[in-house]
Amino acid sequence: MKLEERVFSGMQPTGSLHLGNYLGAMLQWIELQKTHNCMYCVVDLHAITVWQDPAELRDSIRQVTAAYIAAGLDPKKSILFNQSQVSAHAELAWIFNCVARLGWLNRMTQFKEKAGKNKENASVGLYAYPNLMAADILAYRATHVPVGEDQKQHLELARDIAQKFNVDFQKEIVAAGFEDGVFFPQPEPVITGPATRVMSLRDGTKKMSKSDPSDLSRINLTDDADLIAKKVKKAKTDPEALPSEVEGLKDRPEAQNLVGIFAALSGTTREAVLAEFGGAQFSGFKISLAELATEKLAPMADEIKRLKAEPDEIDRVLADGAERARVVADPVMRKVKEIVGFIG
Ligand code: AQP
Repeated sequence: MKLEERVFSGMQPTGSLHLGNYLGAMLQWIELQKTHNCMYCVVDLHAITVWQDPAELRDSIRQVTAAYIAAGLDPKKSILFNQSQVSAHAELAWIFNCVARLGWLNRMTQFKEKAGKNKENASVGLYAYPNLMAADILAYRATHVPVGEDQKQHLELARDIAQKFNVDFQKEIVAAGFEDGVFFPQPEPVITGPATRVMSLRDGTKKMSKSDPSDLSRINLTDDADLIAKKVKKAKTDPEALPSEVEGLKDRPEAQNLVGIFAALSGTTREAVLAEFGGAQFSGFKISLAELATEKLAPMADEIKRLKAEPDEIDRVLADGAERARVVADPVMRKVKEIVGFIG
């Protein structure tokens, strides 16, 4: 089982994907697809760590799959699938529940944010979420994980789990034929681009998120031109004109966010955007931003709608992806079981 470079990443089907998901992660996914073996998962097991209505969940799984394809992920080239169809994720997550330490999970900021004040009432799954994420990646011995900045801490935990597993079972790993004692790789985060953390349109200090109660806080990949224009127009800004240098964006979170979004959507840098718009008022800049966002996103929204109208076709893509994912995960899981000391 030679270790090859492999890319793994996923999104939760907890609603419609938004611009943060697209710029923070998916643009990198599309790039990596050109050079690597890639697996892109719809992480439905993660979604149920908070309550999901079953009918809505089913619809969101198809919606996210449609968005993957509409954004440019090719199901023939990359493996597109949903997590719950491949049992290796849940099996390996249990083993990792027994490798990871409570102290490690206690440090996870996402759990604290999502559980809020009522953490006694949060699901055990929400707490153990990072162990499942480590299993998602390592069930395929994936080496590269393109994500937004908010996932950095979880990725570090996945690296710690891989390392501890390799150390705890060193003797067995060598006996299983891995002479260097390395069974799991240390997965590398790939966090690149001008918009690795896209912020809410209503509050430049908060991450753009599917679960934000205000729909005006995000641009969904399913929004039409009118809605995009409305949301950009209503986006919070400060009263100053745009600066001509990037340093001038300091302490101006909303300006920083909108300039970053413009740069990412147009495939340039923030410097280039400010060279063009420095000194302009937000009202004019917002018109250009709305036009750019519509040009890039509206065709994707149409394509998502078209694909969603054929749920059988989406289900077929997912079933095919799951079958190909199992081919990669099964031999890894057989070795894991042998290493841990299970029979059969
Ligand atoms: N605002 C963001 N900026 C940049 N990247 C982002 N990502 C999410 N939000 C932003 C990246 O998208 C990928 C998938 O995220 P996810 O759907 O699995 O979960 P999340 O990070 O929890 O996203 P949300 O929108 O905040 O969902 P909810 O509200 O349901 O929790 C990841 O690579 C993430 O970094």
